[in-house]
Amino acid sequence: MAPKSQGRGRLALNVQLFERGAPLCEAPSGFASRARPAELIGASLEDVRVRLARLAAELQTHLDDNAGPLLEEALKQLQQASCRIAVIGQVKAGKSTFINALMGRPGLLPTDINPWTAVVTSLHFKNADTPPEHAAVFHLFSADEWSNLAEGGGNLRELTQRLVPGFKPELLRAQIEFMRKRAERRLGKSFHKLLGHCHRFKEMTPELLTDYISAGDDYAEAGAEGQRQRYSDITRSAELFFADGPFAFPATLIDTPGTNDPFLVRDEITRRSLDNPDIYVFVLSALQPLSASDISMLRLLNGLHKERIVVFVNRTDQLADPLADGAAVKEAVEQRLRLEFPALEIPVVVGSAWMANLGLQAADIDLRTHLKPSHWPLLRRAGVRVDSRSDALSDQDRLRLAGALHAMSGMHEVSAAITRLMGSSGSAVLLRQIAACFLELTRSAEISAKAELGSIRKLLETRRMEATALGAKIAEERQSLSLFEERTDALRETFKQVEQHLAQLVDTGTETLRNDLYHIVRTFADEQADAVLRSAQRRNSNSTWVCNVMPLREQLEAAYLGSFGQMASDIVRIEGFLYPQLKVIVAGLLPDYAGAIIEAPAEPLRSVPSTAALSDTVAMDLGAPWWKLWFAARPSPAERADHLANLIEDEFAPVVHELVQEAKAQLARRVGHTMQVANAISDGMMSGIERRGKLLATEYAQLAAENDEAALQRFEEEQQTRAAACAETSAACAAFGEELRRAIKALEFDHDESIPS
Ligand SMILES: Nc1nc2c(ncn2[C@@H]2O[C@H](COP(=O)(O)OP(=O)(O)OP(=O)(O)O)[C@@H](O)[C@H]2O)c(=O)[nH]1
Ligand SMILES: [Mg+2]
Repeated sequence: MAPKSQGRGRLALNVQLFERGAPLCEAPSGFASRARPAELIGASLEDVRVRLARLAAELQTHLDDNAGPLLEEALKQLQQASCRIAVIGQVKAGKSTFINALMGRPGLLPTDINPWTAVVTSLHFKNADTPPEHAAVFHLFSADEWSNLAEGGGNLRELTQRLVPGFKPELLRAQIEFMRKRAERRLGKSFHKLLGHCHRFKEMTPELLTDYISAGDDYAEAGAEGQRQRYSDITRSAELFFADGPFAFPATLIDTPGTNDPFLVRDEITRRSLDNPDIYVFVLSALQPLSASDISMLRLLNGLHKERIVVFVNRTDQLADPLADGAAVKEAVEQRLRLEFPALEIPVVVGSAWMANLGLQAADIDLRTHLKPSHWPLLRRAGVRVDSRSDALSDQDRLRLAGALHAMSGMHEVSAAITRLMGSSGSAVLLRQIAACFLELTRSAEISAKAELGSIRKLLETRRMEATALGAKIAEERQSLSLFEERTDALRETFKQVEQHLAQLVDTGTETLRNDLYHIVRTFADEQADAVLRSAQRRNSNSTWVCNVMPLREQLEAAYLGSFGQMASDIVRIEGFLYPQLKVIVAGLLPDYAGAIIEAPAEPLRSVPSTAALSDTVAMDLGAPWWKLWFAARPSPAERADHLANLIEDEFAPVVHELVQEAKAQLARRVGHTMQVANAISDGMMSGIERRGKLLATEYAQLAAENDEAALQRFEEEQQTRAAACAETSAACAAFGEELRRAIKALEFDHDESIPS
């Protein structure tokens, strides 16, 4: 709500303004003048509206697509935002004159003792981006609207009947019927055709406006020569469009027919226009301030919960002492309003729309001829040093006089009061809602931009750590592969040594076996030689002596099997130690190696080698006749002993050789089997190494690709670009948030909602 009236002497304030020189945009020049106070009405609200519209466009670039429809809707609402200001008051209070003064167009709306305003006239300012095609549009009553006007109904009619003394629905109905008949008579045949129509004009002239919105006594009856046709009886509403005006914020000024008219229809039409507006300028005449009908009108507004009201006490120029009497009237009006409407704070401005209009015409007329003697003391007090009798005024004096008149007119104060009331109007609430909605959008956009920024940073950090880890892994793999190769070489060397060891074991074993067996043969041969000598001494030379080699065979067999068993158990012992070792080594090197072949041979090395050689027939096995012949051939015992020993050795040499070969072959088979296992392991190891090597090579290539510096650089750059966009959005949203908070602060008015922090 507007603050309670500050200062009791509004007129005194006007004088003060005058002393500073009221600012005017340009010199006024008659009807077409665009002159008006430099401070446009609703400038602060318009500033916010423009800022919000600009923000909506800027926000669109920072928010995701989901916010698009919301922003578009907000933009549409911002474009459509408009404030409706109704000018109401008793007949002849000076409403139309006030509007002309406010617009800086004296003489546009018809104002006179006669005619008077009969039609609700809406004057639109800045309500569209492009100027409308038509300057003036007049809606004529339809038959239904006529009867609807008479019947009324609803809250308004109920309030009217309760609050407006002298309101009689029957009388209203009769007057409407009278009006309809009068219009029929005046318009003749065209009357019925006109009903429900709309008349549009590209140009607006005072005459045209008079034809459609003024009622008066100078009506022409149908067909009267040289007279213009009047439509005001059947005009329901008038819409006038202006490219510019006194408003910064889009607004509609509504001129209404005066109330307390003996003709009830005008009152009713005005009352019907009360529901829509945001602000009411209640124009009173200083000569008759706050009459009973004014109070009932204000009660009606109060009943309709219309609280944004500014009272303009007009016509103070007609008071005997405009300054003192004006102040007294103002005080009286304020007091009465406080009494009647203690809950409302209604600003009261005193002034003169006439003076404002006069000042606007300074360029065309000599203002002095229109001023009364009572005005001069006031003007002089305001610092105007103009001779009221001199022939011509200088341009500067004309301007100073015009400025003083404007300052005294109270128009500046009314404009300021309207601006203040606009600050709590529906438009301001709408702007505040839009600003709060934008603030919410910017907040969530800022939060999500920050979150994204955080995740980008984390991603980059992880990527960098991964790169470092990859590098370490590659180095580790390389080391592990070389270690592996090293160990495999060592293993192969071990295998070779084992093989040599086993071969040596067989070689030396069989060599020993051979010597042992020869030794047995030689010993046996020597013994037999001794036996031959001894028998020669004991018997006669003719007795038959036979050399039995069976004991030799038995000795050889026993020695042979014993030695073989010893060698076999040596080999088994080595195997028993070797296989588990192999297993451990292979498992350590190749965890995935199927170790089935690294098992000790299932069959123990205990199969006895063949002793078939011992069964070979030797010379000694021949019968007694052979021995007889042999003895006969060697008469000397020494010769016999010597030859026998040689014979035995010769005959058993191949046997020994065969036995040794047999043992050697068998041992070699076993060692061969073990070495086969070792070779299989070695081969397995080699293919394992190859496999692992290949695997490592691919892994390495992969890691190297992943660890590609250029790719990492590209990734970093992409993420940095993303991060920069997020940071920009976040900063922009923070700045938008600040701006929106300022905008919301600029919309400060008595509103329960607190400004979002
Ligand atoms: N001296 C003086 N005359 C004024 C002032 N304001 C209006 N008038 C005159 O009063 C008469 C009626 O003015 P309007 O502006 O038509 O009054 P209104 O309130 O629109 O009248 P209706 O439309 O009939 O209700 C005109 O002759 C105006 O020139 C004022 O401040 N001082
Ligand atoms: Mg009027």
